[in-house]
Amino acid sequence: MRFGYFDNKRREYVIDNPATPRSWTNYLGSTAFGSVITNNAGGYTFYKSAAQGRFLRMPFNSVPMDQPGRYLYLHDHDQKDFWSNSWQPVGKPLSAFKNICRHGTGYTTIASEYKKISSEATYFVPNGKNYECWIVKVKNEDTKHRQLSLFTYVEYASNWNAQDDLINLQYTQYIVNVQAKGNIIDHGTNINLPELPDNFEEKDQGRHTFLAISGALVKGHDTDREAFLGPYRTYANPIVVEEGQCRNSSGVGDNGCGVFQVPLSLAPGEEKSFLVLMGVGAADKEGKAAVADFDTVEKAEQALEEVKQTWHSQLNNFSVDTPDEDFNNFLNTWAPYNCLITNSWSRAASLIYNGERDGLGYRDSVQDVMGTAHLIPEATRERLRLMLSGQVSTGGALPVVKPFAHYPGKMQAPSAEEYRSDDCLWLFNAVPLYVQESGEVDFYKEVIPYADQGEDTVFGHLRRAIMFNLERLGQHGLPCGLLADWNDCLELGQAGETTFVAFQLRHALITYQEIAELLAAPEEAAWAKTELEKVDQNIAENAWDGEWFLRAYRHDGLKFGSQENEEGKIFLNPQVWSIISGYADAQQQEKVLKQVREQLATDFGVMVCAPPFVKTDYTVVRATLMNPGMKENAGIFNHTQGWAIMAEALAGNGDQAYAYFKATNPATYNESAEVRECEPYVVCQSTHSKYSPKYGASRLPWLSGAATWLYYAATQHILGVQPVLEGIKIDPCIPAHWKEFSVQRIFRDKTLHIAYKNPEQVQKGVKSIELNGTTLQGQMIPMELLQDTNNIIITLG
Ligand code: IFM
Repeated sequence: MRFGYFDNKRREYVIDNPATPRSWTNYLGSTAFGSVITNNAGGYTFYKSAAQGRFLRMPFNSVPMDQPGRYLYLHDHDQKDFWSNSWQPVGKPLSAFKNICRHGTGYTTIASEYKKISSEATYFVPNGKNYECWIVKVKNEDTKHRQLSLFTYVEYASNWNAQDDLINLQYTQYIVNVQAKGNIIDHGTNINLPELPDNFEEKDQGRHTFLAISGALVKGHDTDREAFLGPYRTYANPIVVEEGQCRNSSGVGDNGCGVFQVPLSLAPGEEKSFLVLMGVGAADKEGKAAVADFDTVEKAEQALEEVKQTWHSQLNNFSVDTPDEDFNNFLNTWAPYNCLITNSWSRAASLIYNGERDGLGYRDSVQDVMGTAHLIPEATRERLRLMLSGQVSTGGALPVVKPFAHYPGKMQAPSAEEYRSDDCLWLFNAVPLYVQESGEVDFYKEVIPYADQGEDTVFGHLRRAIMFNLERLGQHGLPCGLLADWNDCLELGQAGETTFVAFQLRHALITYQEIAELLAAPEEAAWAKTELEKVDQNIAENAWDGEWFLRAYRHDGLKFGSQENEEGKIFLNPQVWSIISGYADAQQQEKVLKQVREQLATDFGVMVCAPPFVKTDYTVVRATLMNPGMKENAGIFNHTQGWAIMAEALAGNGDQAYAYFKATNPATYNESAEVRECEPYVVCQSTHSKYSPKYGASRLPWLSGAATWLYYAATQHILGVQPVLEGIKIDPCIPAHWKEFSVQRIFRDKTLHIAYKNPEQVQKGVKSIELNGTTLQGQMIPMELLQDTNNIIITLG
């Protein structure tokens, strides 16, 4: 069953049935001011941090789902009826209530039609502003005059600290003070305390937000939630909306809300429009300034166009046209958009992530930049600088970097027990990718402080990352897993060892050697080569289990991912990383990929391990705590799907790489959305595998490394457009039935139009490359031959 469709021209996903299996969300704003909005106008808004800057309340995981939000209620004074512009919260029967939600890039439009009144709200955050703008339109489609009132509704957090707001009620129920001042509501918390602009994390300080109406008269207000809703009522039937009359209440203590009543007297065919502006700052100051900025709807519409332009110009840096429409819309809009949003909010702002893990999780956020380097190069460089300054002088990393409270050189280094083994090894994927994209070799020479003490060049940071692991090898000479090694559930003990990180370390050493050669540092290159030989020797002696690679050794020698194990016999990561890191020879590649296909692949993607842990004690592997088939316990952990695609592509198996891509592409499930349940336009962290009764259901949409790796695997390994320092390397690995396809890409300010021809229907192999009419040798398009605009023809064969 489908609930919507892709409008590729407008880069929108259109939900024409609002009764979606779960709420389907979108994001507004920037890292300075962000919003989560659902197809039923649910969600919340925050300043800088969803945890410390949350000013709209969201009780997570409650019923009805995703309430409250940014509601617009309509009351018909003659018919004594009321509804909401979004289907929920009033929830009129869908036989009489038509509703469409258009989730676009940085904006969401929700429109409805009920009893010959059409209404529409477009929500967005104007570029550079710390407030939301809602463009509201109401039209009388009737032949009679209609007397309506429209009511806004937002519910305020009593304290910007999300947790305090929801649980510290003996305090926070006394500190909110919400007052209407003409057409602007001032939502104050702790208003008698000073504001502390330099101490964002201090929750006990004076703070204000505003909600303003621009372009319409206001007839009344309510700022006290209980006065607006009435006792024993819900958002579905607030007393004020039912009666059609505000009570002009003041939200002093208890729960504040932002309600304005806007009377609308509409002649037949008449439409009225106005704006709601809601954001950070006091009514008298920032509120008034916002109204002055947007004193007409036209100005807001212009600002909305600018938001679209900003997003679209970023997304335009890479586009494809293949025979697979789902592949195209994923790569042209939704994957890069997903990557940009994930890069912004890491794992700290959604309807699942409530900000409890506030800030940028180290390993996740380092990987996230791989999806953004070609879209927002400058911001990517900034993010890399920030993350490198989150590395500590031991070479390990802070677990989380908080951009709003990060003081390089002064942060406390983690204790020995707190380090994860893989954190800084992801820098070997992210940093070179940025340098290859930008061509800025000097980035390696830039000096960046460590989080705790001292500083080094980026090259020096990379060396310390390697040293960190080399100094922590276990009894088999493989890297110790420490607190965790990407898989947060393996309980290896400090001295337990991980083959996955061994492959990562191998990749790091190869990459370091290449950078050392580039920077003319032969001693460093030789050092890396020698260390690589030792690592390879230890892998050869200790990581192979006979038919596939082991996953790990616990501190006492117990194996994970071995034929000896009844549960968790085989894990995906070491198999695919043995290929990604270049370790596995052709025979091993064939063997491990076969095992992955036979033991781990499902219709919905590849499981992270199998069989699930049921009997194994949770002190051995915490995955046992999860139901079989979910998350790290033999679930389809989508973060890893890109790696499986890459491994198949590197081995030359285009059909299989594509099959894995299709199995995990969200759009594949548009017509069976009742199975996947989550948004068909974005990735999810995990999908229930065949070991779960909810096989195929995906969970935790949007914020996942799945977006980055899937996008990376598709662009660099299926389409094979690989930026390298010298130019672009072309190395596609595609499904054999693709006869023709094309890519357009901006690379270092040059435009590339790449047309692929595959007359022999091969999966891999570049027969010839023609650049602007000249035939090139090999698979490289050198930088110096590129003009501003380039026509490139690739013939496969
Ligand atoms: O790799 C981790 C990630 O950092 C947080 N979520 C779970 C993943 C796998 O355990």
